[in-house]
Amino acid sequence: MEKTLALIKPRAFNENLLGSMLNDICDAGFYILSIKTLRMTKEQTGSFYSIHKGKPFYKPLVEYMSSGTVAAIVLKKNNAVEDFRKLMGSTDPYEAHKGSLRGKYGLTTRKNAVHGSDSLENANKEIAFFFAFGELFY
Ligand code: IDP
Ligand code: MG
Repeated sequence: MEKTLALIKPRAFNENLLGSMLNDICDAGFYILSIKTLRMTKEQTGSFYSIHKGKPFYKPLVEYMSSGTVAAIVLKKNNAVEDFRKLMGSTDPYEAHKGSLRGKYGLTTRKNAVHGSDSLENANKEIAFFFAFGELFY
């Protein structure tokens, strides 16, 4: 089975949506391999989103993602990366399909409730960013 990384973003975590979102994620056939809550420093969020460096939304995104608690989750499923992107829906919650995580729990493009890895290569990098080998059980 494939693995992907999900992040529940600060506003969604702060509004106590983690439980409902996990419910939807598990109902969609994903298994939770590992989960932790943390606050990321600006340096950590900057490096996590370094691919977007220079884009107009980069700075506010880095500020936002380091402004509160996030939940980092390693998910397992066949075709996990692509299937989780589908479950999340479009980046803009207003464009995301109604049953999707962003459609249900997102507020704005920045505060769109959830991050999901966009490729298998990035999933492996992002999982290693948050989790040590001994924190993942197969
Ligand atoms: P994704 O999360 O759907 O993969 P990306 O283009 O990788 O979308 O952007 C990363 C994150 O940056 C988005 O989830 C969103 O929170 C934020 N973002 C992207 N585009 C914009 C924008 O135009 N305005 C504000 N925030 C944005
Ligand atoms: Mg992305």
